[in-house]
Amino acid sequence: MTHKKPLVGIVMGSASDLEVMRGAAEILDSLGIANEMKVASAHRTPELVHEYVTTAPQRGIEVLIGGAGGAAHLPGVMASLTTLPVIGVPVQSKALQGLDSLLSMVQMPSGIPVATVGIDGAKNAGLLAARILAIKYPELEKRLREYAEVMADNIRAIQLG
Ligand code: RP5
Repeated sequence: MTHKKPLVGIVMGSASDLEVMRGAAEILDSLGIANEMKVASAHRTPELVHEYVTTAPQRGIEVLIGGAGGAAHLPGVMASLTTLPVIGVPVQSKALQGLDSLLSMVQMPSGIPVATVGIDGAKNAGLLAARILAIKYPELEKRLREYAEVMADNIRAIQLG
């Protein structure tokens, strides 16, 4: 990719989400997709979420990822502020092991979509962002195909017994 400016914005509700959410940045980095990370909470700093999301298109961001745990409204609020695609990552919580995060995120009201991945599924969120971008950037389609081929080869190489 010739893009040096971030195409993907990864937002998380707390610094405590970073360990999970860096999985999205790592897979995007490995595919050569520039990305940026930001901590902004839907509940504790709603004005930061508003500012980040509404200024994202003018900064060149094309896909957004939002990760949060517990009452995980962050990606839903992000999706309410933009027409960019928003991917949600339910982060595992202490009290309910992420089931609360998943259900808060996946049951969006009709008209405001969030593409929710599995609990702690930050890597898949990054891959989904890459697939969305591959519609516009053909070189990405090639890299994603190669990625899938390596994965398949690794499965085929497994010898049991
Ligand atoms: C959510 O509450 C965050 O996304 C995080 O997953 C969870 C706990 O946050 P901290 O209390 O660790 O800041 O808003």
